[in-house]
Amino acid sequence: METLTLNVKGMTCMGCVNSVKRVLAPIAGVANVEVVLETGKVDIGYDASQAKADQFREAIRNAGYEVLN
Ligand SMILES: [Cu+2]
Repeated sequence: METLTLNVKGMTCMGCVNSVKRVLAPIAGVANVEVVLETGKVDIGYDASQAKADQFREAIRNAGYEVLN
């Protein structure tokens, strides 16, 4: 299991938090997602043999948020 922390800009409420969780959860290999609204930090636990970090970035960007790392 790998853990990745992405710094996401543009989340302003719990609806945004839930949107980010909703787009990450269905990606194959993702085991858990934690989002902290105040810091913009998105922690993703995943199986690196099934999912790649760029898939997470793309999903978050497609949902309308900026990924800073
Ligand atoms: Cu929001």
